[in-house]
Amino acid sequence: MSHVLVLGGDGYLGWPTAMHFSNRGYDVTVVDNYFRRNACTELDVGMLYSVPTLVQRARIWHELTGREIKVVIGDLTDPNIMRSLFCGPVEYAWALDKRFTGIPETIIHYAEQPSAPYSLLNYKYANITVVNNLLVTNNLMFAVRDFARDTHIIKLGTMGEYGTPNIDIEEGWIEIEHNGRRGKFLFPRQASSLYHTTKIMDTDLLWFGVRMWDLRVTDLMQGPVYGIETEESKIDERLLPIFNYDEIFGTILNRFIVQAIADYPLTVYGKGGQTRGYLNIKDTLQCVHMSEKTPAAKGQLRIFNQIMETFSVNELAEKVQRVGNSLGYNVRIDHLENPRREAEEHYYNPTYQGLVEIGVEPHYLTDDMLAGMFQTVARFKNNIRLEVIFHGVKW
Ligand code: USQ
Repeated sequence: MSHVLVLGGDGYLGWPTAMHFSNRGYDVTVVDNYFRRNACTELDVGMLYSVPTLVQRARIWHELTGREIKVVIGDLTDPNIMRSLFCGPVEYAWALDKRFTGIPETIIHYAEQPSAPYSLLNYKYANITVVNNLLVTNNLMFAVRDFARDTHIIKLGTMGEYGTPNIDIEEGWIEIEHNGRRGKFLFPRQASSLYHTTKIMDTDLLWFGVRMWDLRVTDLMQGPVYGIETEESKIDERLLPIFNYDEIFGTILNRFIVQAIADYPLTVYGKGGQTRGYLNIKDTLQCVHMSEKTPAAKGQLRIFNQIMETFSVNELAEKVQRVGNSLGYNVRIDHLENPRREAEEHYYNPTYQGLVEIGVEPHYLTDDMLAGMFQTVARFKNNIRLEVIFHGVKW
């Protein structure tokens, strides 16, 4: 069976992705340096529940399913660690069979600092973000160039690369006519955080690699993800992903559900007209899997907008309030001064057909889905720490 390498395999999306592929018979190796856990400890932001280490989770997964997810603990900004994944020897922190699995057919690249507020805490965290995200991507590009030119790189990008332009957003590319001549270019990008700006730079690095060395790359421009449970995490609570609800690492809908349960007024920033494309964590797994099944061609940078529907912050708050109230909570909404510099009322019309065309079947944000999330999060109500919900990291 095909070998899938998941870079950033400990995170909110990395671990569920690893289980998803493993459950379907792939050979899976995960790599992580525990950046996210360590940053959560350093900043004392709290998580909804504690999560076993990657090695413990791989053991639990094996005990419950008989399947093996090989674990490597290492920092991928070190080119030697990255390159060892392609030509061995690999130092597995856990594996049933410690022999080198061989070159992966697919690499899923999540190994990034993913938070906009983290990247703008101060210059130190800005540097960590720039160094980590660009070095990991560059190390990956050169390792693939040198050892595995046929390997398909699936890189997680972000819708935030486009910002909120006053024109329709295409899936990655745009045809431009200028002074009577036509050309196809990457869609203009103008991010509103430093983190999102590093994602633009990642895209440019890999686009360079595609042009120079005929690499195969799929770039998934993902919107904010929500949800906890996936098919695999239902097997055992210890397999649930890392789940943040704090201001630094929590994404908006996950935060709103926790806030509703903790009787904390929903933190709408500014006017609340900020509109983004959203998707369920289950759809992240589908999107990555469908991309793996239909790889980009040699010399192709294929870009999909990985969102399933769009909402404004106000619309999300109203949904959470309505569903929460119907479940017996008393959900209040607060409009806080926006700590971020972003447009609070804007045009937003992205295209997002490509992933559905290759077979993704969206899960939408229905009232039942929200009620299910309320139920899951409520099990951990006693762990919620109110003081981590809002600090107002400004930029
Ligand atoms: N927001 C609030 N209240 C909150 C938190 C957020 O009003 O308590 C607003 C933000 O100001 C923003 C929107 O909700 O307008 C989304 O914020 P977010 O924190 O959920 O998401 P963001 O910072 O954009 O980043 C997240 C992930 C990132 C991913 C990105 C996709 O952390 O890794 O790349 O979503 S996107 O937003 O499409 O760029």
